[in-house]
Amino acid sequence: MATKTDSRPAALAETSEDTGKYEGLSRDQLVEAYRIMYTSRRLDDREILLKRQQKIFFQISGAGHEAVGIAAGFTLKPTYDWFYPYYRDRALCLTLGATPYEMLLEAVGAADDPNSGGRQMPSHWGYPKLNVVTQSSPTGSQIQQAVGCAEAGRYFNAHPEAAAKMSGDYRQFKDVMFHGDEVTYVSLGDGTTSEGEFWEGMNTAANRKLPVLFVIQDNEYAISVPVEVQTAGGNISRLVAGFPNFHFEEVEGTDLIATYAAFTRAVAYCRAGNGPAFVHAHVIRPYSHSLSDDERLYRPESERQLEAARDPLTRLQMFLIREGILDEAGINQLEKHVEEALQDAVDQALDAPFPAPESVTQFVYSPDLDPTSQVFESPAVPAEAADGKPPVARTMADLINATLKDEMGRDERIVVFGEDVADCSREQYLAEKSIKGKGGVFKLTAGLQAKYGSDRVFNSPLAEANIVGRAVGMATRGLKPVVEIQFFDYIWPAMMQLRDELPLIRWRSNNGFSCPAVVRVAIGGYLTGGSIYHSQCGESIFTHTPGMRVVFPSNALDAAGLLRTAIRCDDPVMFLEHKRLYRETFGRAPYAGPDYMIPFGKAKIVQPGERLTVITYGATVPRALQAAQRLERAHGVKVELIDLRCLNPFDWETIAASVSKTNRVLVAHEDMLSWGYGAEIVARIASELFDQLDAPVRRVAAKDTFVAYQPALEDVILPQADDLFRAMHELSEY
Ligand SMILES: Cc1ncc(C[n+]2csc(CCOP(=O)(O)OP(=O)(O)O)c2C)c(N)n1
Ligand SMILES: [Mg+2]
Repeated sequence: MATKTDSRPAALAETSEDTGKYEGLSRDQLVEAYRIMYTSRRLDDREILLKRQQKIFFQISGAGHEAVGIAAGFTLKPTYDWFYPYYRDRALCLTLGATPYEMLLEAVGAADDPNSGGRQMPSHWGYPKLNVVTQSSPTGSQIQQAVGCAEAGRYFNAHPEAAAKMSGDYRQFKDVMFHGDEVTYVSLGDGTTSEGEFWEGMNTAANRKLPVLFVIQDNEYAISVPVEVQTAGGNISRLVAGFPNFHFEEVEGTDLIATYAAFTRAVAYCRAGNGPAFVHAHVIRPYSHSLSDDERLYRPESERQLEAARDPLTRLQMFLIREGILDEAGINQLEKHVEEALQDAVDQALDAPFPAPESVTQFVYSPDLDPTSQVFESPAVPAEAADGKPPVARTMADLINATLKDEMGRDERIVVFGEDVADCSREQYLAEKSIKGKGGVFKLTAGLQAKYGSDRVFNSPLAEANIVGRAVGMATRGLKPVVEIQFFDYIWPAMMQLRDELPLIRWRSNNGFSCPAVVRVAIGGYLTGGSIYHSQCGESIFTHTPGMRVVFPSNALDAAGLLRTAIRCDDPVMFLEHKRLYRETFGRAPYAGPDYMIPFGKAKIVQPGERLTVITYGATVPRALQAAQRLERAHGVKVELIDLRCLNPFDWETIAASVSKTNRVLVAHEDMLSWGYGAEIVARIASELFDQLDAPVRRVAAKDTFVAYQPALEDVILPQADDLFRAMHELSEY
């Protein structure tokens, strides 16, 4: 429990600790609980007033939930345990040591707001100094991050040397803290238990016996939707009772002492390493969902009055008086002190400076390590073949696998997981050598589990949000998850994590937290029979997401060099691997050694030329090269072919230099034409290089439809070398 500095009135019987009677809480703690509870409620009231005065811009209260937060805060340890709270957890954060002033800084959107520097709404907690991890608005996205956070703690405990500070890569900027018995708290409302991510998180926590404390704050409503509509049978405890390895508590969460007792048991269970715990606390919501909601529209007065009778603040006040811990004068004195302190905090917060307008793009990416810089420029050192012959050219699949293998040897913080990525989950088969092992549906991770063990390379459940959500939590704690999404076509269950969490955590926490994980994704078509759901591209959706680096290599050497940069850098990276290129003859290369790196944002000129610039990446690179070679043979026209390799950031300098030289440009990609990645490149060329152009900027891309199964249709839908040849020829003659 955090000690507070201000306004503590003396308890009536300050020294008489009656631990047996109050489930282990002392009389002092009970007074302290009332002080925090009253502070929390009155802080909500002050914010509501400020919102009405248009001095703040949003308000969501923790009213009615306070006893849960205080009980949790009393039983857990700030700066030691980890916290993934949600917006009703004001009292928890106060108990852990956050101050009303800090909370008000978030409400006014001040530069010094420790949660987000004015970037997030009020009550979106994130206190780096307390291990309260930056929270967001999507209901439920915190759950699997908490699971990943707990996994990271366990991992570091088993691999303490992995936590060592290292220089030369992201580890220089990612300090690790672990104790071995820390607990990860995660809370959510009753409505949020309807999210799939809740069930995915419960499943993994149970299966891996992780020290995660799930706290359901059940106020019976999700905005206006009552619990019986959300939850089959109306009670979440009944539904989850079958999860193994859990300790379960269901408690009246407006009763501080009962709730404290429930948390004491639950935390002890988690801390002892027995597995996760589940505290289902029944609470009330006296202030509507938020200030934008009026619950009288859907709750009659009778129901609201029944609820009011359970108000935790009144309950605790009555209790203190009844037990002779504080009398009315003591209560009044305490409340007066709280009010005075709050007034000071409000006055100060209203005077706090706003963030500077020019700071808006700060912390989209790591301020410490720039992946486009020289640090990531490291030359190829191909190994000599043993017999003196030139080293063997290997496929992109081989070199990705070799890079992963070497990087895992170099950096013990790397963990690899995803669907089917392990060699064999039933380890005994590996041990007895009765099987060869799988290592990914495309075999990109083959042999990694056998070499590095099952706690570093393992299969996930078939749940993409589970993969990315856990990776976010692990990376926040300092691990380097390199996870795999089996097919780009199935990335969408992870979309909340990929859009609203992974790339956003650094920016929204004003650099308080970061999670530089790598997400490897098998992408693309030209598969002959791949059909709709094994052929999609869609990279522009992710290049349109600030905070996400997006890489798309076309050949083995680039894949190795860029994957190493992805792993060692300090930003989240989506690493797109074209399935058709995995084993292509085009672009094979010898392994370039354990330190070969290519900085992000540097294109490759595949062939120089004068007449026309062709800008592309991925599987259209070999097709464009084929077309360019034919154009030269047939018409003597030399095309400058640029492989972007990295889509965010991309190499504008190389594009601009080339277009200024050739004055003609074609942008080509495998993904659909409309709103595709090429549109941005073309728009920028039109805007900045207009004077250089002798011909309209053209694009070649897929038809605006999905890829069909019948190969004759696939051929028409995806851009082919013939299409590229025609466009190049036309443009060169323009
Ligand atoms: C994924 C997502 N969908 C919808 C919303 C809008 N929304 C915000 S809070 C909320 C209700 C949450 O209810 P519950 O989980 O019971 O928590 P409570 O607010 O009652 O404490 C909704 C629908 C959201 N923030 N995120
Ligand atoms: Mg609710």
